[in-house]
Amino acid sequence: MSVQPRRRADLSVFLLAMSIRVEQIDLYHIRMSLVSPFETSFGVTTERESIIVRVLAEGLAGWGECVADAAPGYSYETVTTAWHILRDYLAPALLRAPLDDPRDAPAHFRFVRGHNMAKATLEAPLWDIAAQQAGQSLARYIGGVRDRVLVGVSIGIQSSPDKLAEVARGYCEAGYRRIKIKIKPGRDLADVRAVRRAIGDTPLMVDANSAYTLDDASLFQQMDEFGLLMIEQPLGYDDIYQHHKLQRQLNTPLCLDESIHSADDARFALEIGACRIINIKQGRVGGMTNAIAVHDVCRQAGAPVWCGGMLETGIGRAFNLALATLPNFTLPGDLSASSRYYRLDLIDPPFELNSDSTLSVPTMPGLGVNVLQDRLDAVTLRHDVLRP
Ligand code: OSB
Ligand code: MG
Repeated sequence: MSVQPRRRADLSVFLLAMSIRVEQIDLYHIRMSLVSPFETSFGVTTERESIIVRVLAEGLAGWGECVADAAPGYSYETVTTAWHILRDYLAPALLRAPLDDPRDAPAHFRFVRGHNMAKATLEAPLWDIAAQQAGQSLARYIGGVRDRVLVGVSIGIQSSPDKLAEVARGYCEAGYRRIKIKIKPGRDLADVRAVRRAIGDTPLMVDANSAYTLDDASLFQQMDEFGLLMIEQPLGYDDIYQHHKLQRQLNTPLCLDESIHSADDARFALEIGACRIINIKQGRVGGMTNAIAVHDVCRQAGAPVWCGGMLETGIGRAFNLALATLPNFTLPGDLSASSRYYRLDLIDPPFELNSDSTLSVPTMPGLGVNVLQDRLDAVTLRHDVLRP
């Protein structure tokens, strides 16, 4: 007789955890000043624009952040295209039909081709809510295996190699034990040489953001002598094939970023030897579900991964941190302390660097960070509220 009520209680917990009926979606177009300009081969960013999304469902709030930039330099997606796709297609689809599980989001959003960053933005709060429903941190909810994540810093192009070396040394002194520098034609070998001299044997890597062609193979061969951890995305943003031609001429591992949009891309790239490492950004691959799938493909292929960054606020950073707790994230991620990006983050407390060059993974249920609504409002340029 005592069995029945218990069973009913268990079932209700089960049902609660298995459905997300969305009541409201808030879109915030925000703009925040970076603490210092960030220059890459595709441009200079001094102010970061993005979209923060809040989803209300089942009495809970879930958050997400779009990684698209104001300009289509890294990807064809921009804040404006993502806003359009979110407001006019993805949000209405989510408000129309409840989802059983955030893992169903890619199928639910398949009617929109491409626009991975917009899709990831709206999948994120569903993960936040699902993990809260399960009473677990997002990291634990997705099967993460660590409570601290090894991190490095990504340094933009500076006015000179000497200036870059000084900045890199500063970050080493601040406790970062992996340095990544951005390169572009004309600002490559001398920059690497200067930084290598300045930071000794601290792990060092370069990111070209697709600024070179196969004709530059000899330049990358010359980089072999600096013992780089990897060379990130040297060739076309839409190329995989030619990277394999470059990889076979180098000792240094290549890592793909821009070219990988799905688990299939990752499988193909690793199978043909286009790279030995993959940078996973949940925004670029269309959300957490796909990011986990890319992780699993790489793990099976024996290729390590690391978590990329897109100058996110603490909201996007918290998602990245949770993702990077999965077992095959064995290389330091582009996940620096809040203060490396913004004077005031949107979350409290901000992320701080531990003395072992790690960030601690939030342990509270869901995303596990407190979003500061007044700070969000202060940086908001436009706010739309969407309901069924
Ligand atoms: O290529 O990894 C990249 C920032 C914006 C766009 C592309 C990239 C980056 C970074 C910064 O390297 C990483 C970070 O958020 O710290
Ligand atoms: Mg990159």
